[in-house]
Amino acid sequence: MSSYFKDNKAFMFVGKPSNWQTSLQRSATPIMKQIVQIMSFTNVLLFPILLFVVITIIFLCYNYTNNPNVSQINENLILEITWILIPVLILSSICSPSFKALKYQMSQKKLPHITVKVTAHQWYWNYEYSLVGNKFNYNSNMLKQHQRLEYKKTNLKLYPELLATDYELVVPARRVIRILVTSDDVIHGFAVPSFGLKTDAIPGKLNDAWIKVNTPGIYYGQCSEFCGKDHAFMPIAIRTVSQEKFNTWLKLAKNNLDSAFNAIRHGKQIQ
Ligand SMILES: [Cu+2]
Repeated sequence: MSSYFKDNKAFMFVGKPSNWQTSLQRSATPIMKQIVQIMSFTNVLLFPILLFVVITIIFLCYNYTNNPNVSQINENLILEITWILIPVLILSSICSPSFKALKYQMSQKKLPHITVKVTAHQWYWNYEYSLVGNKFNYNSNMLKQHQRLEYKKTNLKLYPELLATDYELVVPARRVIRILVTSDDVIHGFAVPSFGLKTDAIPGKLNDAWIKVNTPGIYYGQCSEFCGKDHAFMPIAIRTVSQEKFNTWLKLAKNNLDSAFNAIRHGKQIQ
């Protein structure tokens, strides 16, 4: 299924879950690519183990019904070394790529292009940009059905129910973005599955993460820490645009958020 949908004559990539999806969402950042690789590698190890355990159980049950006299082995050095060594080898082979990915996730490779501060509230997000000459912040609330016409977000494939917001977090594509996450009230969770991003928003504490998105588009996530009555209704939407569009948006956003979003949504190029 294609993840590109038309918005104002231009095709947009949309990072969102699909119906009956069991696999992970398509990775959009280098961090998520590593996570997907680890998962595939772990599955390669897990399925033979599962098969071995199931076959052994069936074999033992079958054997027991035919021969109820269970063998009484008290000591077997080779057997003991084998069943210690094999799990140790399996676990260390999983451990090494996991730590590598964790280290990569924790360290920013380059100086960030911009830093965005995300503050969670019951039950919406606030995005703050502190760039030279451009210091402003705005709230991002879930898009309600009656607001779809007003915000020109009637396409449900692009702006899915319960995931679309009135104003997205806007970041330039192909740049390292540092994200600082905190909360104003209770603990929330800032999570975007296709970015491999999940950071707790804790009052009085700043957690940091970084993303580098290659494909321009809209990526959806949700609050992932139960935070009260409307926890299910505080989605996260991140709009990734080209550097030029981001500059245009930045210039306008400080004074008029609506015109800033209109400006970056009217493009004829397929990106
Ligand atoms: Cu929350």
